[in-house]
Amino acid sequence: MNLQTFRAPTMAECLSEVKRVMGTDAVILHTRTYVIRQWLGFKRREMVEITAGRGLNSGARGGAVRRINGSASRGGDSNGGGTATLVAPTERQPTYIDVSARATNALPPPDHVANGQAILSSPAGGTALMMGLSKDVTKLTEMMNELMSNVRQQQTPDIPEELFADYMQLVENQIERELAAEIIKGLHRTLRPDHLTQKSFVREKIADQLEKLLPTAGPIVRSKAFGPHVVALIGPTGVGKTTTIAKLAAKLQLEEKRKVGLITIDTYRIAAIDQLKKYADIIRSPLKVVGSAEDLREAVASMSDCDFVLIDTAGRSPKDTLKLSELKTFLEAASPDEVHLVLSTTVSRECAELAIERFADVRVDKLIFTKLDEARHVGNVLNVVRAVKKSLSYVTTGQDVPADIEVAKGRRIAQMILGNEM
Ligand SMILES: Nc1nc2c(ncn2[C@@H]2O[C@H](COP(=O)(O)OP(=O)(O)OP(=O)(O)O)[C@@H](O)[C@H]2O)c(=O)[nH]1
Ligand SMILES: [Mg+2]
Repeated sequence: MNLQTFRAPTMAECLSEVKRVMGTDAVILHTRTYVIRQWLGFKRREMVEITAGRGLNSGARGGAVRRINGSASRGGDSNGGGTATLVAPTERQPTYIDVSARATNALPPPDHVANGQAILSSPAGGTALMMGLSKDVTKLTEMMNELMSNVRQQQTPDIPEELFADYMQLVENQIERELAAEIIKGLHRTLRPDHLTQKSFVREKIADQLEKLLPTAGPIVRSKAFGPHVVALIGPTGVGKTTTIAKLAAKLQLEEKRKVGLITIDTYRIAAIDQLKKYADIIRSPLKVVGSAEDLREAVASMSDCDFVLIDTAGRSPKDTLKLSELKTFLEAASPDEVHLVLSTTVSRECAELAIERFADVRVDKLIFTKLDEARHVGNVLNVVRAVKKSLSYVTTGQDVPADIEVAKGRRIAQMILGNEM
């Protein structure tokens, strides 16, 4: 191995000399800075000394080659360009700098850079950095909020800022934007400015508004002195008509001690008949299964000793015009006192509206909303009730017969819409 020592006033000059004399394969074994005195000791001058060698294989030394920027790799220069690499000393090995072919211009970082790195990696530096970042994040958040506020003002220019969160809550609960805006603006007009900041007060007032918009019909009541009060339930498939009939029958029979007769015109599925028969047996109500409009008329007439007759119908697709007109013929024959359209809260507003439009041709007096327990948002109930201008009779909140049914109450549904209770 060929060893040589070089001296120069600066590291750059010294390295340049190393490279000139020993070539680009040189490995620096040792560096030091020392002071020389000139002019009888009056003038100080710093000198850099480098001891370099040739013919060394840095990878074979087993030391970890660390780049100046701190990342580690093993072996020789793999950094792909112009950076001097610092080889970390292993036991009893000196620190040395590898001046490789592509590292000729690379020098250790200037003092101020090294100092900056040292400060940043110190605990105090870290804290300062975090504080700076946190200030930046706060500033960014403020900018985002301002931006969002501007966008929201552009999209909904007439929603008062103080009630914007309440407006959004209504929208998120599926209340149509137009209606939500109407409610919020109405509230803003009537509330005193100091009330606007009282969140629970505002929520109560919104519940008041929702309640007013939810017409309810009250429970099924027998109004006539003679003959049964006849009620039919119609609606799309699987919404819960039969289950609701069973709940209503059980309430009337067991709680109100009324005599209830059951009729089903759902002869399409054996299971549908069995389903209602099971409930009829439990509450000891007569059940008739009919297959034609004429049979239905006769079945109703045969139950003249009942206080109530509840008619279950087969689920109909709102798109099946033929089946809907057949249903209409059945209902005309039975001439019920009330026809309730049963809708599931879980369907979209579009589906509910299509159902309402098509079933309106059959006959709809009141609405029952089922599966409130399954719905993520109950706001749709309000949209639909408003769109069809029919009142709500019952809502159902689960599969349990007869427990999971309630007479619809505006206040309770309003609270459900606001997510306050279930
Ligand atoms: N979670 C929940 N499920 C319900 C509710 N009401 C009914 N169901 C369930 O909905 C499913 C369908 O109920 P059915 O009563 O058979 O519905 P249907 O409208 O008579 O169905 P079709 O006669 O086939 O049109 C059953 O699994 C019921 O238990 C309710 O309020 N909540
Ligand atoms: Mg059914």
